[in-house]
Amino acid sequence: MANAAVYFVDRHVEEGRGDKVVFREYGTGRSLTYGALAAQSDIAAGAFNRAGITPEDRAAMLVLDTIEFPQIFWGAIKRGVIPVPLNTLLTAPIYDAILRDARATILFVSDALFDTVAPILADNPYLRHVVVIGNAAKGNTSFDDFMQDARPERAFDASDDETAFWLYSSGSTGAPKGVHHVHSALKATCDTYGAQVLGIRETDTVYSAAKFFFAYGLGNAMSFPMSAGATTVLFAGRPTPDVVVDILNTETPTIFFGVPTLYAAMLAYMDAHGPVIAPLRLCASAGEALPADVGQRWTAMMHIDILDGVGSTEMLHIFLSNAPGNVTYGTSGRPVPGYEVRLVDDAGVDVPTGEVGELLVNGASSAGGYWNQRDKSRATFEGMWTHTGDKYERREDGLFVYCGRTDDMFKVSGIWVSPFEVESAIVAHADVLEAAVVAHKDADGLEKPKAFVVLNSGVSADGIGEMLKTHVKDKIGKWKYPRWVEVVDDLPKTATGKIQRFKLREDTQ
Ligand code: 3SK
Repeated sequence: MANAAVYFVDRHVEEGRGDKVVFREYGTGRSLTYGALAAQSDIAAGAFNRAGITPEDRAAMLVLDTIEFPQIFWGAIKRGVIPVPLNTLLTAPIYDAILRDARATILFVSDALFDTVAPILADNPYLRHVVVIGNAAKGNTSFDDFMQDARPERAFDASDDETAFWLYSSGSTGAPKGVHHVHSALKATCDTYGAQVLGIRETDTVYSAAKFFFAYGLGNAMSFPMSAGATTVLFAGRPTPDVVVDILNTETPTIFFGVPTLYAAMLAYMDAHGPVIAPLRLCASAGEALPADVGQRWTAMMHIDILDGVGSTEMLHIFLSNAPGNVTYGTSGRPVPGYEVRLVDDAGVDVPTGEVGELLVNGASSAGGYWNQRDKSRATFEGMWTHTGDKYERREDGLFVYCGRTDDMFKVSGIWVSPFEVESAIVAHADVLEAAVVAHKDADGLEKPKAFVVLNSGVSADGIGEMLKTHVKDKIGKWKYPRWVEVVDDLPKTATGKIQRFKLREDTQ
């Protein structure tokens, strides 16, 4: 396949799609055709060269979802420079740690984010250029100046196996780790989940509420549509339910990618304001497991299923998923064609059907490892098998049921409790928007479930604790009900929507 940019960008011009819009921005009127992206990414490759940024240098990208993102990303890949998209919601000390860890020599930053990183730039020993997208602040180079008059350069002849880009995994705990992916990895996810689950095609228009910096968003909004010559709608702002409903109604994408929290919030919004009227061909969810009740309510309101799946930054995209026309809510479906999975116990021995084990996955999109983290790499990437840190049970019918993160599960009276199962039961209650469950010790020092709940707007907290205890006992069994229920305004989450239960555990010890 050689350089990934040839397949995803330049090929479309050769195949006659040069005038087709590949990206259009919601709310600004700006767009980019496949032809313009091919030309602009050649110019970006030349601009890197002119700036003295050499192959294997890391180019950090603190860039919102605008049409500059693909120009920088593919321009870097054409030149052999490693683009490193960064989560746009972090804080200065974390950016400082990441920029130093990656030893990035150039940083691209959207003007709206510049003030966040400004305090850490002067002391960084590796950065040679800061390029601001939009209004260049305080003497920095603007993106337009960076590109101005640069001599276009074609994609270099990469090997399939060399590193093309990194993503920093936010994980549900710990400091972000740099995950390095090879040139062939993006196409591997397109040939598997993109083609065989989504069946993505040239006539599709996609909108992903998950942003480019998140592996889920990078596949949804960049590689899948670009593998098929399709179009992506971009929105740089926060995907709140009202805006997302407007994007779906006005931009009429055929495929929508969300996360469970957003689907739940959209349902609450649409209950009050009416449903999306535009026709969607597919809806997908990942980031964390979708509670069955949210999926069922979505299908009832929208007359279309949500394909719930699970992926990881380490595997680049989804490897276990429900399929169109074959959705079982409350499960993550079956392995995506092209991936193998196993469930193992703590000793690494495969567990039988019906028992809970850690999910391992094998597929062509797996990362090369974590940058600068040898022990963690050795523990996660074991030969062909990648550890996911997720606990699953395989049912008799071959469907996989999510039970929680390896470190989130706990036992009550000797029986495993999956926080996710209790949370799903709680959110099935009409008064609840979101819930998180952790282990908490009772007066005897024994662990029992404790729930943190966010109520729907306008719902009173009076008596809610007792109501939810009875509700959970009736739904999933007596020992699993939360002995304590705390009403909170929101839940701690990673930027990609995963609940950080470890923070709630710390607060509750
Ligand atoms: O968390 C997930 O399910 C996921 C899916 C696709 C790509 C990346 C991630 C983390």
